[in-house]
Amino acid sequence: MDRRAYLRAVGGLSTVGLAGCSGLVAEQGTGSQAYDVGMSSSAFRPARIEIDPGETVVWRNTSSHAHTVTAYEDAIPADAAYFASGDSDSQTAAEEGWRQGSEGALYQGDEYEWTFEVPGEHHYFCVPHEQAGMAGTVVVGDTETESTE
Ligand SMILES: [Cu+2]
Repeated sequence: MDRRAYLRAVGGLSTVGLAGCSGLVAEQGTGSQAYDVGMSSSAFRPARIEIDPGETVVWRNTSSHAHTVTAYEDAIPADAAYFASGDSDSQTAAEEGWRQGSEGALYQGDEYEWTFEVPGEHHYFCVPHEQAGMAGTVVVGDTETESTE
């Protein structure tokens, strides 16, 4: 509970603090200014990313369209915390919040970050562009216990 609140606070700060950054082009995986997943007008780039447990993914809206990063509640590991830009508690709340006031919107240059602890595939989408197929997957590897069976 406390940890989740902490992660949310970090995510919120990041979104606010980095909004309005210059158009600096970040190289993936180099230094703290880098982001992991960018966004075009209707896609996450890359749409699939693989990380180790405990690593943080940083999304940056590298387009001029407003997007969200919203987990598919039924397509993340059962014991994983729900994640969404705007910090909604559930997919329903995130979708409702978007409809009522663009809650969770990431505008050009905005960032959202989330630390993934639970191994497995975490599927997410962009609420306003779901119909356009804007979705992605964070694969959290489990290097200690292979989950093949
Ligand atoms: Cu979008």
